[in-house]
Amino acid sequence: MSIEEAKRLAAFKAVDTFIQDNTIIGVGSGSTIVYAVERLAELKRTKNLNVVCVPTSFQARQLILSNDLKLGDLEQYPKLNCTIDGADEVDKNLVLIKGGGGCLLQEKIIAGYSEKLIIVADYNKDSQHLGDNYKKGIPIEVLPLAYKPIQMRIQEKYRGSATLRMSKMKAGPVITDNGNLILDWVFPTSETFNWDEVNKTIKMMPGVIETGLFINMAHAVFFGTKDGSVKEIY
Ligand code: DER
Repeated sequence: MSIEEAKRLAAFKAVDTFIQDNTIIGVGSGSTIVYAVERLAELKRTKNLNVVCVPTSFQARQLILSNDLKLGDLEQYPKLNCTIDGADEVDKNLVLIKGGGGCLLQEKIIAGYSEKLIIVADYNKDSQHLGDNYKKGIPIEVLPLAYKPIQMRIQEKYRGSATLRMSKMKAGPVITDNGNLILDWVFPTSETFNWDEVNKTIKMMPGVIETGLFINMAHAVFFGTKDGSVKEIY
């Protein structure tokens, strides 16, 4: 089973399980969510499915519009039925690393105002511990003026390296949809972290906007597996 087919299976299964007529859906960001939106569009065409989609990024907004799905926002729909989104890694306690695509802030906000957060991912995201498979670190969205002291404080307190995320197709750092910068903190996997404590401590650092640690937020995770099945964890 290819990675892309695994993503597609997980996304289709999640949509078929949780989405029905008049659902207000948060639409995540990244590559796996593309398949979920593909399924929503297919169900709209074939079964006249009527849903409202609230984006978590510029990319998600483009996906919704290009698939002719109804676009909504938090002002119109402050309570969503569910958000479907990807993840960079999922540990055995359903703690997530998100933000590999740089969209963690709006993703966490939209997920936070949804009754359920449904994660869709391929088998490479399925880990016992954070860092087992995803080596790019925990994304942290920061105000540009404060990135250096935040970087230093994280490294002093927790070791590892908090690196400013640089653009590949533009000179300089990645600028998020919200005008901020991202530090990717590669933490020492030799240590055991209390992720809830770490998350709270980092979020208290002046200038930190949000972290890519999603703790106690996932209602369900759908993993597309190597053998072509879908592993569901609740
Ligand atoms: O940036 C993000 O949070 C994305 O949702 C990411 O976590 C998953 O992206 P992928 O579906 O392309 O692996």
